Amino acid sequence: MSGDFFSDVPARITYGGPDSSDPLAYAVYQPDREVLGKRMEDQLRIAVCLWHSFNWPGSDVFGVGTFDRPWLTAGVDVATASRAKLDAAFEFIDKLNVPFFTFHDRDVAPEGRTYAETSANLDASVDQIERHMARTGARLLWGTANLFTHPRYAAGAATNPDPEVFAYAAAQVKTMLEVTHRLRGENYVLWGGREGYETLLNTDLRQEEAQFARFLALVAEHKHRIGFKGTLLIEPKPQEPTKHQYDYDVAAVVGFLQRHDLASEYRLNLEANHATLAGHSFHHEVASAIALGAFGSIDVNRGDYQNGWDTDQFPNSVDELSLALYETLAAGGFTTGGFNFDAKLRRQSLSRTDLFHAHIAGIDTLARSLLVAADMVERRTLESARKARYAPWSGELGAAIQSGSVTLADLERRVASGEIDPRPRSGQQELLEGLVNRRIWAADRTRERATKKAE
Ligand code: XLS
Ligand code: CA
Ligand code: CA
Repeated sequence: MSGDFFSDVPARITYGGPDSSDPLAYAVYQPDREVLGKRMEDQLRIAVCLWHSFNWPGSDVFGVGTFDRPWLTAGVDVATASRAKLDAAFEFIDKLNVPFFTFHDRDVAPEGRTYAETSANLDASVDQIERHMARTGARLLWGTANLFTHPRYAAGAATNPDPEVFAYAAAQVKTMLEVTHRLRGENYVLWGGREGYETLLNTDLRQEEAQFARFLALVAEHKHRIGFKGTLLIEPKPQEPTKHQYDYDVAAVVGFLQRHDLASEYRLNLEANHATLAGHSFHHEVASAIALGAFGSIDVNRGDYQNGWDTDQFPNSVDELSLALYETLAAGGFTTGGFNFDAKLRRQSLSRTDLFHAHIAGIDTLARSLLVAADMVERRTLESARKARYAPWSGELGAAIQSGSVTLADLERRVASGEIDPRPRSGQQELLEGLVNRRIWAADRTRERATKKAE
């Protein structure tokens, strides 16, 4: 079965350049091209997710699956289905030529009739994953546990009113953290799933917050007990499936972590579509996580401007991603994180090859955004303007205020005496927007020059 699911696709997607007419080639992504002192592959650290791409049939709330995913057909036995799914997934990752993948426990092994059967299903799949990793060189960016599909989690996992559900979720996360450790995963992700509420009428907010904090403390404790050196990541999302999710956005999660003395144990996995659902730009969420010292990894995708749910479309905007990448690069880039394609095909994208088209276009968008961002970092396009804007804070007054050596009364005296009389300065927003656009447009010329040189 290995290696024959995507038979219309060549063994390896390679760089074809901006003028290539081959849709199964990269126009921009060149893994070995050096960008700010690192290979492009090492800057972007791209991952394929196994849920949307291999474990989702193309169903929606009105209709059943439309995709050609034989392992999801009713009646196929568990072992055969898991094997076929993993063979196809690793064929895909290998052909796409990206370094990482991500998965939930339930993406690779279904829930059995008993906990023991579920664990056996997972063990068998993890053995296969290990063999595929050895064969292809693919690495695990992060693992995670699905604490939202099974009916037991309808009222939440860690925040469930029933401590037995908390215990079940704890068992599941312990197992998956150990699996992630065994597969040398670089991070472990906790997305809140159903940690939130449908109605406040039956919800004790204080109690649920305490439960959630206890759960996260137990996970951190276990990480150290087993010697897992990867990063623990929390993934903010404001709503869906619940009306309100506790991990609403970067600011809410960092506040929660600080309240419970967990800030040194967790960083954040930011998803573009979750940022927009929260009413923020993705740029805002990335910049906030960096400013608060909590940046970890990224789930790259996009929402739809005309509707308000989590459409998880493939990213296609260089304008938007360049700014998020700029913040990331200016802060030193990823450490254990990367760009995980938490993105799904549209329901009508039926052909097996559509999965390649979607990823190739998304990866080229990221690669192009990386080049723009690197250019802006090198030219200090935004940095010089920001520095100049805050420069007065290094003067006598700014330093005195920040060090706490002046009181409100001192400040009032200086204002009243006429010594302080602020003159507003331009924020230069349009100038800066124009400068960013110039770098985006110039990336075409930079790319052309690089291509010409290579010829
Ligand atoms: C759902 C989340 C989920 C997490 C992993 O909206 O994006 O897929 O990334 O559980
Ligand atoms: Ca996600
Ligand atoms: Ca999403």
